[in-house]
Amino acid sequence: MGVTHSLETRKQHIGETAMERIERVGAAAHRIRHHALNMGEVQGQGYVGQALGAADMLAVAYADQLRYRANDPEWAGRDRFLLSTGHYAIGHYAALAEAGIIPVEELESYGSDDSRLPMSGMSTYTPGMEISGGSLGHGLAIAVGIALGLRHQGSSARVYNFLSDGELDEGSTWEAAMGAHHHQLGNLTAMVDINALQADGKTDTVLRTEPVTDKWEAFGWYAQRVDGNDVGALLAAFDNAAAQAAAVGRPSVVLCDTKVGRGVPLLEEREKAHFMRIEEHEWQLCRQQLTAGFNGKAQR
Ligand SMILES: Cc1ncc(C[n+]2csc(CCOP(=O)(O)OP(=O)(O)O)c2C)c(N)n1
Ligand SMILES: [Mg+2]
Repeated sequence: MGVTHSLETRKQHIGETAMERIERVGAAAHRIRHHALNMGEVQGQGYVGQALGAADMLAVAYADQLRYRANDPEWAGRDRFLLSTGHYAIGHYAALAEAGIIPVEELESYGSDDSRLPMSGMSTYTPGMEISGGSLGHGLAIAVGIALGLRHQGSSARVYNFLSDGELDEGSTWEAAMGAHHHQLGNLTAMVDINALQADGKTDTVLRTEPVTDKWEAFGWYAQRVDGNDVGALLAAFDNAAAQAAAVGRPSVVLCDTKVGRGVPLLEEREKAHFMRIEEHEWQLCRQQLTAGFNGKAQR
Protein backbone atom coordinates (compact mmCIF):
# COMPACT_ATOMS: atom_id res chain seq x y z
CA MET A 1 0.00 0.00 0.00
CA GLY A 2 2.76 2.44 0.93
CA VAL A 3 4.57 1.37 -2.21
CA THR A 4 1.85 2.22 -4.74
CA HIS A 5 1.08 5.39 -2.80
CA SER A 6 4.58 6.82 -3.30
CA LEU A 7 5.59 4.99 -6.44
CA GLU A 8 7.56 7.86 -7.89
CA THR A 9 10.15 8.00 -5.13
CA ARG A 10 9.88 4.54 -3.70
CA LYS A 11 10.09 2.27 -6.71
CA GLN A 12 13.81 1.73 -6.21
CA HIS A 13 13.12 0.61 -2.64
CA ILE A 14 10.70 -2.21 -3.34
CA GLY A 15 11.94 -5.29 -1.57
CA GLU A 16 13.75 -3.55 1.28
CA THR A 17 13.04 -4.89 4.76
CA ALA A 18 11.25 -2.83 7.41
CA MET A 19 14.58 -2.32 9.18
CA GLU A 20 16.34 -1.22 5.99
CA ARG A 21 13.54 1.25 5.37
CA ILE A 22 13.89 2.74 8.87
CA GLU A 23 17.67 2.99 8.46
CA ARG A 24 17.37 4.64 5.04
CA VAL A 25 14.91 7.24 6.30
CA GLY A 26 16.88 7.73 9.53
CA ALA A 27 20.01 8.46 7.48
CA ALA A 28 18.04 11.02 5.46
CA ALA A 29 16.91 12.68 8.71
CA HIS A 30 20.52 12.82 9.86
CA ARG A 31 21.60 14.57 6.64
CA ILE A 32 18.67 16.99 6.97
CA ARG A 33 19.91 17.91 10.47
CA HIS A 34 23.43 18.50 9.18
CA HIS A 35 22.12 20.69 6.35
CA ALA A 36 20.10 22.72 8.86
CA LEU A 37 23.15 23.32 11.07
CA ASN A 38 25.21 24.37 8.05
CA MET A 39 22.51 26.82 6.99
CA GLY A 40 22.09 28.19 10.49
CA GLU A 41 25.80 28.90 10.67
CA VAL A 42 25.56 31.20 7.61
CA GLN A 43 23.43 33.61 9.65
CA GLY A 44 24.68 32.67 13.12
CA GLN A 45 21.12 32.24 14.27
CA GLY A 46 17.69 31.06 13.21
CA TYR A 47 14.97 28.49 13.65
CA VAL A 48 17.50 25.71 13.95
CA GLY A 49 15.82 23.99 16.90
CA GLN A 50 12.61 23.41 14.94
CA ALA A 51 14.52 21.96 11.97
CA LEU A 52 16.34 19.50 14.21
CA GLY A 53 13.12 18.57 15.99
CA ALA A 54 11.12 18.05 12.80
CA ALA A 55 13.88 16.37 10.74
CA ASP A 56 12.41 12.89 11.19
CA MET A 57 8.96 14.05 10.05
CA LEU A 58 10.49 15.78 7.03
CA ALA A 59 12.58 12.72 6.19
CA VAL A 60 9.55 10.41 6.33
CA ALA A 61 7.76 12.79 3.98
CA TYR A 62 10.54 13.35 1.44
CA ALA A 63 12.47 10.09 1.65
CA ASP A 64 9.46 7.83 1.81
CA GLN A 65 5.90 9.06 1.47
CA LEU A 66 5.81 11.83 -1.11
CA ARG A 67 5.54 11.23 -4.81
CA TYR A 68 7.50 13.83 -6.78
CA ARG A 69 9.98 14.25 -9.60
CA ALA A 70 13.14 15.93 -8.35
CA ASN A 71 13.99 17.36 -11.77
CA ASP A 72 10.43 18.57 -12.40
CA PRO A 73 9.14 20.08 -9.13
CA GLU A 74 5.95 21.33 -10.80
CA TRP A 75 4.99 17.96 -12.28
CA ALA A 76 1.17 17.93 -12.18
CA GLY A 77 1.00 14.46 -10.63
CA ARG A 78 3.14 15.36 -7.60
CA ASP A 79 1.94 15.07 -4.04
CA ARG A 80 1.71 18.54 -2.52
CA PHE A 81 3.64 19.31 0.67
CA LEU A 82 2.38 22.57 2.18
CA LEU A 83 4.50 24.22 4.85
CA SER A 84 2.11 26.38 6.90
CA THR A 85 4.87 27.40 9.23
CA GLY A 86 6.98 29.73 7.09
CA HIS A 87 9.60 30.02 9.83
CA TYR A 88 10.35 26.28 9.47
CA ALA A 89 11.71 27.00 5.98
CA ILE A 90 15.26 26.13 7.06
CA GLY A 91 14.14 22.56 7.78
CA HIS A 92 12.12 22.42 4.58
CA TYR A 93 15.08 23.60 2.45
CA ALA A 94 17.22 20.91 4.08
CA ALA A 95 14.58 18.32 3.12
CA LEU A 96 14.28 19.72 -0.43
CA ALA A 97 18.06 19.39 -0.79
CA GLU A 98 17.92 15.83 0.52
CA ALA A 99 15.17 15.16 -2.03
CA GLY A 100 17.32 16.53 -4.87
CA ILE A 101 14.85 19.32 -5.64
CA ILE A 102 17.39 22.04 -4.79
CA PRO A 103 21.18 21.56 -4.93
CA VAL A 104 22.94 21.00 -1.60
CA GLU A 105 25.53 23.68 -2.50
CA GLU A 106 22.75 26.26 -2.74
CA LEU A 107 21.96 25.87 0.97
CA GLU A 108 24.93 28.14 1.71
CA SER A 109 22.94 31.06 0.29
CA TYR A 110 20.22 30.68 2.96
CA GLY A 111 18.89 34.05 4.10
CA SER A 112 21.28 36.09 1.93
CA ASP A 113 20.27 38.82 -0.52
CA ASP A 114 19.28 37.43 -3.94
CA SER A 115 19.03 33.90 -2.56
CA ARG A 116 16.19 31.58 -3.60
CA LEU A 117 16.10 30.51 0.07
CA PRO A 118 14.66 33.36 2.16
CA MET A 119 14.41 32.95 5.94
CA SER A 120 10.64 32.52 5.73
CA GLY A 121 9.29 30.15 3.09
CA MET A 122 7.94 31.81 -0.07
CA SER A 123 6.48 29.94 -3.00
CA THR A 124 7.64 32.43 -5.63
CA TYR A 125 11.28 32.00 -4.59
CA THR A 126 11.88 28.32 -4.07
CA PRO A 127 11.21 25.20 -6.16
CA GLY A 128 9.14 22.76 -4.13
CA MET A 129 7.76 25.45 -1.80
CA GLU A 130 4.05 25.22 -2.62
CA ILE A 131 2.78 28.11 -0.48
CA SER A 132 4.01 31.21 1.37
CA GLY A 133 3.05 30.14 4.85
CA GLY A 134 4.38 32.62 7.39
CA SER A 135 0.99 33.84 8.52
CA LEU A 136 0.16 30.95 10.80
CA GLY A 137 -3.12 29.07 10.57
CA HIS A 138 -3.74 29.35 6.85
CA GLY A 139 -2.03 26.25 5.50
CA LEU A 140 -4.76 23.75 6.28
CA ALA A 141 -7.45 25.81 4.53
CA ILE A 142 -5.25 26.06 1.44
CA ALA A 143 -4.61 22.32 1.67
CA VAL A 144 -8.36 21.66 1.74
CA GLY A 145 -8.84 23.75 -1.41
CA ILE A 146 -6.00 22.00 -3.23
CA ALA A 147 -7.22 18.55 -2.13
CA LEU A 148 -10.72 19.36 -3.39
CA GLY A 149 -9.33 20.68 -6.67
CA LEU A 150 -7.18 17.59 -7.22
CA ARG A 151 -10.15 15.36 -6.55
CA HIS A 152 -12.26 17.28 -9.07
CA GLN A 153 -9.48 16.77 -11.62
CA GLY A 154 -9.48 13.03 -10.96
CA SER A 155 -5.88 13.21 -9.74
CA SER A 156 -4.49 10.53 -7.42
CA ALA A 157 -2.04 13.04 -5.90
CA ARG A 158 -2.16 13.52 -2.15
CA VAL A 159 -1.85 16.70 -0.09
CA TYR A 160 0.25 16.92 3.08
CA ASN A 161 0.03 19.94 5.35
CA PHE A 162 2.83 20.45 7.85
CA LEU A 163 1.56 22.43 10.85
CA SER A 164 3.04 23.53 14.16
CA ASP A 165 1.35 23.15 17.54
CA GLY A 166 1.07 26.96 17.62
CA GLU A 167 -1.25 26.71 14.63
CA LEU A 168 -3.71 24.75 16.74
CA ASP A 169 -4.40 28.07 18.53
CA GLU A 170 -5.89 29.42 15.31
CA GLY A 171 -9.63 29.18 14.64
CA SER A 172 -8.94 29.01 10.91
CA THR A 173 -7.19 25.67 11.39
CA TRP A 174 -10.32 24.17 12.95
CA GLU A 175 -12.64 25.65 10.31
CA ALA A 176 -10.47 23.98 7.68
CA ALA A 177 -10.53 20.72 9.66
CA MET A 178 -14.34 20.78 9.58
CA GLY A 179 -14.29 21.48 5.86
CA ALA A 180 -11.96 18.55 5.18
CA HIS A 181 -14.27 16.19 7.04
CA HIS A 182 -17.36 17.61 5.35
CA HIS A 183 -15.83 16.96 1.94
CA GLN A 184 -14.43 13.58 3.02
CA LEU A 185 -10.97 14.46 1.83
CA GLY A 186 -9.23 11.12 2.01
CA ASN A 187 -6.41 12.62 -0.10
CA LEU A 188 -5.41 14.98 2.72
CA THR A 189 -3.00 14.27 5.57
CA ALA A 190 -2.01 16.81 8.21
CA MET A 191 1.21 16.37 10.16
CA VAL A 192 1.52 18.45 13.30
CA ASP A 193 4.85 19.14 14.97
CA ILE A 194 3.96 19.13 18.66
CA ASN A 195 7.21 20.50 20.05
CA ALA A 196 5.36 21.98 23.04
CA LEU A 197 6.85 25.38 22.19
CA GLN A 198 5.70 28.68 20.75
CA ALA A 199 7.32 32.11 20.35
CA ASP A 200 5.89 33.29 23.68
CA GLY A 201 6.84 30.20 25.67
CA LYS A 202 5.63 26.69 26.29
CA THR A 203 2.47 25.75 24.41
CA ASP A 204 0.53 24.82 27.55
CA THR A 205 1.24 28.26 29.02
CA VAL A 206 0.22 30.16 25.86
CA LEU A 207 -3.04 28.31 25.18
CA ARG A 208 -3.92 24.82 26.38
CA THR A 209 -4.91 22.86 23.29
CA GLU A 210 -4.83 19.36 24.82
CA PRO A 211 -6.28 16.83 24.40
CA VAL A 212 -5.45 17.31 20.74
CA THR A 213 -6.05 13.74 19.56
CA ASP A 214 -9.60 13.84 20.92
CA LYS A 215 -10.20 17.18 19.22
CA TRP A 216 -9.14 15.96 15.77
CA GLU A 217 -11.24 12.82 16.21
CA ALA A 218 -14.23 14.95 17.22
CA PHE A 219 -13.71 16.89 13.98
CA GLY A 220 -14.05 13.60 12.07
CA TRP A 221 -10.37 12.96 11.29
CA TYR A 222 -8.46 9.71 11.57
CA ALA A 223 -5.97 10.78 14.25
CA GLN A 224 -2.80 9.09 15.46
CA ARG A 225 -0.29 10.42 17.98
CA VAL A 226 3.29 9.21 17.81
CA ASP A 227 6.80 9.96 18.97
CA GLY A 228 7.80 12.32 16.16
CA ASN A 229 11.47 11.48 16.61
CA ASP A 230 10.92 7.75 16.12
CA VAL A 231 11.24 7.01 12.40
CA GLY A 232 9.71 3.53 12.72
CA ALA A 233 6.64 4.88 14.54
CA LEU A 234 6.26 7.68 11.99
CA LEU A 235 6.45 5.30 9.02
CA ALA A 236 3.83 3.03 10.58
CA ALA A 237 1.52 5.98 11.24
CA PHE A 238 1.82 7.34 7.69
CA ASP A 239 1.22 3.87 6.24
CA ASN A 240 -1.89 3.58 8.45
CA ALA A 241 -3.07 7.01 7.36
CA ALA A 242 -2.80 6.10 3.66
CA ALA A 243 -4.60 2.79 4.24
CA GLN A 244 -7.35 4.51 6.20
CA ALA A 245 -7.80 7.12 3.50
CA ALA A 246 -8.09 4.47 0.81
CA ALA A 247 -10.57 2.45 2.88
CA VAL A 248 -12.99 5.11 4.14
CA GLY A 249 -12.01 8.37 2.48
CA ARG A 250 -11.55 10.60 5.49
CA PRO A 251 -8.74 13.03 6.21
CA SER A 252 -5.98 11.89 8.51
CA VAL A 253 -3.68 13.62 10.93
CA VAL A 254 -0.42 12.42 12.43
CA LEU A 255 0.29 14.24 15.68
CA CYS A 256 4.03 14.13 16.29
CA ASP A 257 5.60 14.79 19.67
CA THR A 258 9.08 16.11 18.97
CA LYS A 259 11.96 17.62 20.90
CA VAL A 260 13.34 20.99 19.89
CA GLY A 261 17.04 20.67 18.97
CA ARG A 262 16.79 16.89 18.74
CA GLY A 263 20.13 15.18 18.16
CA VAL A 264 22.28 18.05 19.49
CA PRO A 265 22.35 17.96 23.31
CA LEU A 266 23.78 21.48 23.50
CA LEU A 267 20.68 22.83 21.75
CA GLU A 268 18.15 20.45 23.34
CA GLU A 269 18.93 22.21 26.64
CA ARG A 270 18.55 25.80 25.42
CA GLU A 271 16.10 27.93 27.37
CA LYS A 272 15.32 30.35 24.58
CA ALA A 273 14.65 27.81 21.89
CA HIS A 274 12.16 29.46 19.49
CA PHE A 275 14.84 31.55 17.75
CA MET A 276 18.34 30.44 18.59
CA ARG A 277 21.51 32.46 18.58
CA ILE A 278 24.48 30.13 18.44
CA GLU A 279 28.03 31.38 19.04
CA GLU A 280 30.65 31.01 16.32
CA HIS A 281 32.63 28.40 18.24
CA GLU A 282 29.54 26.33 19.03
CA TRP A 283 28.60 25.29 15.48
CA GLN A 284 31.39 22.78 15.14
CA LEU A 285 30.50 21.34 18.55
CA CYS A 286 26.86 21.01 17.40
CA ARG A 287 27.95 19.06 14.32
CA GLN A 288 30.22 16.84 16.41
CA GLN A 289 27.44 16.07 18.89
CA LEU A 290 25.04 15.30 16.06
CA THR A 291 27.47 12.92 14.37
CA ALA A 292 28.46 11.23 17.64
CA GLY A 293 24.83 10.66 18.59
CA PHE A 294 23.97 9.23 15.19
CA ASN A 295 26.98 6.91 15.09
CA GLY A 296 26.30 5.76 18.64
CA LYS A 297 22.72 4.93 17.73
CA ALA A 298 23.81 3.10 14.58
CA GLN A 299 26.10 0.83 16.63
CA ARG A 300 23.47 -0.18 19.17
C1 LIG B 1 -1.19 34.58 12.41
C2 LIG B 1 0.16 34.74 13.07
N1 LIG B 1 0.22 35.15 14.34
C3 LIG B 1 1.43 35.33 14.93
C4 LIG B 1 2.60 35.09 14.24
C5 LIG B 1 3.95 35.34 14.90
N2 LIG B 1 4.62 34.07 15.19
C6 LIG B 1 5.63 33.61 14.42
S1 LIG B 1 6.21 32.11 14.92
C7 LIG B 1 5.10 32.07 16.21
C8 LIG B 1 5.05 30.90 17.15
C9 LIG B 1 3.92 29.99 16.88
O1 LIG B 1 4.02 28.73 17.48
P1 LIG B 1 4.84 27.53 16.82
O2 LIG B 1 4.74 27.65 15.36
O3 LIG B 1 4.42 26.29 17.50
O4 LIG B 1 6.29 27.97 17.29
P2 LIG B 1 7.68 27.14 17.45
O5 LIG B 1 7.37 25.73 17.78
O6 LIG B 1 8.41 27.28 16.16
O7 LIG B 1 8.38 27.84 18.56
C10 LIG B 1 4.32 33.22 16.23
C11 LIG B 1 3.27 33.51 17.24
C12 LIG B 1 2.48 34.66 12.89
N3 LIG B 1 3.55 34.38 12.15
N4 LIG B 1 1.25 34.49 12.33
MG1 LIG C 1 5.62 24.81 18.41
